[in-house]
Amino acid sequence: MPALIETELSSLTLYARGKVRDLYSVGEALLFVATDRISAFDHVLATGIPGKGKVLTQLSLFWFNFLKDVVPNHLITANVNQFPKELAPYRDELEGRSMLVKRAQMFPVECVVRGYLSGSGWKDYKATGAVCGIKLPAGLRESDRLPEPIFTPASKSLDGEHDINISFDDMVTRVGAHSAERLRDLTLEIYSKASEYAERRGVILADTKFEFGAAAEGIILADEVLTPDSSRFWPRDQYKPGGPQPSFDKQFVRDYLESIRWNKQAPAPALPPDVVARTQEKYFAAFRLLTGASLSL
Ligand code: Q0Z
Repeated sequence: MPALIETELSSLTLYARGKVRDLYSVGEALLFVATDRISAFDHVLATGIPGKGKVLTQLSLFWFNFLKDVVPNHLITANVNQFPKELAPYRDELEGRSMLVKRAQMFPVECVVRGYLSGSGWKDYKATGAVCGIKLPAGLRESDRLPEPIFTPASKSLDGEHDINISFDDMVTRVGAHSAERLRDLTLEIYSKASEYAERRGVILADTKFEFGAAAEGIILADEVLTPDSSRFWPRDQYKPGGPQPSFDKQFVRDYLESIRWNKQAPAPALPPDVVARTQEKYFAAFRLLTGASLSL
C-alpha cells in the first residue's frame, strides 16, 4: 500500500489545504480528505505513513457516532457510494479516508481541553502558576493529572500555523459570551465522556482540541475529532508523571529525527522503512484499542 501524499481532485475547487488534510468544495457541501502525510516538530515530513489518513478518518467517524447524543456534527456521509456523482472519478482514492460534510460558519477559536499538564499548558504553568489564566494548585509536575479538566481556548495565529492560547475573556470578545459559554460547556462534556471511555481502554487522553461551527440546527462539532493529530494520546500502562510522556503514535518518528540531529528547519527529512512500518502499526493499534475493531485497508 503506497502512502497518499497529496490529493489532486482536478475537477473540484480546493477550499483549504492543511498540513495533513485537504478540503474541497462540493456544491453546498465540503469534502474532507485525510492524506497519509505526517508532521513532526511542526514540519510535514517527506515520507507519509500508509493508511494513516484512513485510521484518522475511521477514528473520527467512531467518535462522531459515540458523541452524537451530546452534540450534532458536520458529517453527511463517509460512504463513497452516497457521494455526489462528480466525485465518482476519485472513488478509489477517497474510499475510507474522506467525509462529505456540512458547511458551517466556523467559530474563530480552537476549543482546547486539558485533563493533564503537558505541552504549552506545562510551559504556561511553570512560568505563571496558571494555564490560560486559570490558576492551578502549586507543586504540580509535568504530565500530572489536573484536579479537574480545564478549558483553555486558543486562536490561530495570522500565519495560520501556530495556536496562541487566549483567556476565556478573549474568547468572549471573539465569539460573544453566550457562544463562549456554550462552546466551553460542550467541550468539557465531550472530553469527560470520551476520556473516561478511552482510559478504560488503556489510552489516556491528555488533551484535545475541537472546532465547532454554526449550522441551521445550531452548534455542530466539525473538523476531525479525538484523533492522534488533534489530541495527546498516552499509553496508560506507561504513564509516569514527573516528565514528558512518550507519544502513542509519533515516538519512533521523533526518536529517529533526534537521532539524525535534524535541525528542524525545512526541508524535512524522509523516514526509513522500519520507522514508517512501526509508526503505521501504532496508528492501527490506537484504532484497535479505542474502537475494539481492527481496520482492514
Ligand atoms: C475546516 C481545515 C482541512 C484545511 C474550514 N464543516 C466545515 N464548514 C466550514 N469550514 C470548515 C468545516 Cl470542517 C473548515 N477547516 C480547517 C480542514 C484542511 C483546513 F481539512 N477550515
